[in-house]
Amino acid sequence: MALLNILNFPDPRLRTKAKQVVDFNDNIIKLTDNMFATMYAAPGIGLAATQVNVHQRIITIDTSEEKNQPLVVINPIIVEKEGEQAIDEGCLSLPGIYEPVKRFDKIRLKAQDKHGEFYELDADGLLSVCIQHEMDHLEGKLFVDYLSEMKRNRIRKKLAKALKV
Ligand code: GNR
Ligand code: NI
Repeated sequence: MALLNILNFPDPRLRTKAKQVVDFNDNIIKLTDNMFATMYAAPGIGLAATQVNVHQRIITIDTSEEKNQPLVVINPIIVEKEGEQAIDEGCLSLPGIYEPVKRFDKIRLKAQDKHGEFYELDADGLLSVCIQHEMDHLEGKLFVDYLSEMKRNRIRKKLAKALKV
């Protein structure tokens, strides 16, 4: 296993739209293993392949306390959604930045696992938010895109300054 390099905002590669996975081969297994290692080490509760510069629709998630419930989400589609919630979100591509974002409260997800098997999953709370946050990454979208231009500029400056020290 290997730790992968995580791209940081405002890297333009974070804006790439990821492609559907069609061939479920050993490279997908290896990539998800490395994504979990990278995510747990960070530490983070989710990681999109986009963040490690792989532009395929692959997400790893583990929102459990014990970090023992790894979830692979490939080619995800939200098939049902209801309500609204907003919690402070963070992102491994924007270290140290936390802002509330409005999301669907409950979702039903249709996705494939690392072997290509289809499954459905009902999610609410943090898991629901995390899935929506990661699916945005696959579209080249970041949670700061929901904030005002002024706030985003302030964040850009803060991150640039943090890089200099
Ligand atoms: O580790 C993470 N925590 C988090 C907290 C609230 C909402 C979303 C997240 S996802 C984030 C990891 C990450 O950047 N995933 O893309
Ligand atoms: Ni993120």
